[in-house]
Amino acid sequence: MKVYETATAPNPRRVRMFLAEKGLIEHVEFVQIDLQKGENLTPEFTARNPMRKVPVLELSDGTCISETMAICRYFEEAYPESPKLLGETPLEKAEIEQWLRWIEFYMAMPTGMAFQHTSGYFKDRMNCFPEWGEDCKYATERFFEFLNKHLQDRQFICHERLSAADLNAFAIVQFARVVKVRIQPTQSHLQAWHDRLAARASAQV
Ligand SMILES: N[C@@H](CCC(=O)N[C@@H](CS)C(=O)NCC(=O)O)C(=O)O
Repeated sequence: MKVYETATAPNPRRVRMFLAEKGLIEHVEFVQIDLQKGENLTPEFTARNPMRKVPVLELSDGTCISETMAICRYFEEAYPESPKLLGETPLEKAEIEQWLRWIEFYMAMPTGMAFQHTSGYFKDRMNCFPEWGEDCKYATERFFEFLNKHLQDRQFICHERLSAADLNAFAIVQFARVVKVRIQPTQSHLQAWHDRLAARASAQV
C-alpha cells in the first residue's frame, strides 16, 4: 500500500498520526508529492485523485481512495484488531463523527483558507483575498476558545479516550501556527490537552 502525501501538509499528517496510533504505519509506503511545484496537478496524479489533493491511498491492486477521513475509515474497518479510533458503539461513532465535522468545517477549513489567502503559497493557481484570509483566522481563534471550554473537565475530546477527533484537532492546532494562530495563555485546558497529545509517539510522525 502507498500513501501519496506531503510531509508538511496537515491532512496527510492526520493520516500518519491515525496509522501510528493503530500501529499500522509500517504497512504503508509514503510517496512525497511537492504541492508547491504542482506535482498534484499532473495527469498521473489526477488519475489517482481527480480533486488533485493529498493524501491519496493506493491499494496493492491499484485502487485509489482520497479524502483523509475515508482513508482513515478504510484502516479502521480493514484492521479491526487495531485500536478503535472512530468509536465502538453507535453513540460513540456518532459523537466522534459530529466532532470530526465540527473540527473540519469550523477549524480546519478556516485555517486552510487563512493559509491559502494570506501566504500566497498557491498564488500561481488561485486568486488570493487576504482580507478573507484574516477573517478566517478569527474563526479558528473562536474554535480554539470553544475547544478550551470543552476540555476544561476532559482529558480527550470524546468519551475520555483518544479518538480521531483528538488527532485531527491536534494536527490543525499545530498547523494554525503558520497563520499565527496560537493557543493563548488563558487557554490552559487546550494547552494541557495539546501537551498530552504532543507527548505521544504519534505526534512525531
Ligand atoms: N478534503 C480533503 C482535503 C485535502 C487537501 O486540501 N489537501 C491539501 C494539503 S493539506 C492539498 O492537497 N492541497 C493542494 C492544492 O490545493 O492544490 C481531505 O480531507 O483529504
